[in-house]
Amino acid sequence: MLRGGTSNDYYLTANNNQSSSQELKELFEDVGEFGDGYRLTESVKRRSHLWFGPKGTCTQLHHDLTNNMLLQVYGRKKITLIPAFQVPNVYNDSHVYSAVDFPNVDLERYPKMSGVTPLEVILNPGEAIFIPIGWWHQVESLDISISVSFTDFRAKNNFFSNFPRQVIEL
Ligand SMILES: O=C(O)CCC(=O)C(=O)O
Repeated sequence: MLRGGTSNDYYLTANNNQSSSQELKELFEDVGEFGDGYRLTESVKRRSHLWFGPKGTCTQLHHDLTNNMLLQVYGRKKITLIPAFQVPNVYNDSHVYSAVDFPNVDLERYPKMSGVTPLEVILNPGEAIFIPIGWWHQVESLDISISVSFTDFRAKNNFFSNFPRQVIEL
């Protein structure tokens, strides 16, 4: 990680959580509570997600199927957010992803993208951002970066069970 320079070729993401849970167990012993009763206390150490990558990782424009809290531990990330109510303009393509190569938008191909108003946030170490369900976001690391995210809020947060898994062509 230290020698590789800017790259989007390797990135330990939350998607590896299941397969690496044993290896990450010790690290997650360090994860503490967030706020007062914000999370389900019993799952803090099991349901935290680790993101570790070099400067230059890019998680493409997508939306999540849960509300999500992203906490920055080390390095900075640039988060670009597009409000949920602008979904008709973002060209949802495969699953939760946009077809658009953001931010290098080809407006001839994706003209409705001119109707979105992206918000840019720099997340510094020690800061957290709440990403509400349905809000589109793209995340780029500006430095070697370590983040932790969680979705086990002490509130309803299952918006994936009823999410359509098949695109029906009309
Ligand atoms: O930090 C990242 O690279 C992506 C985070 C993200 O998009 C998410 O947690 O949904």
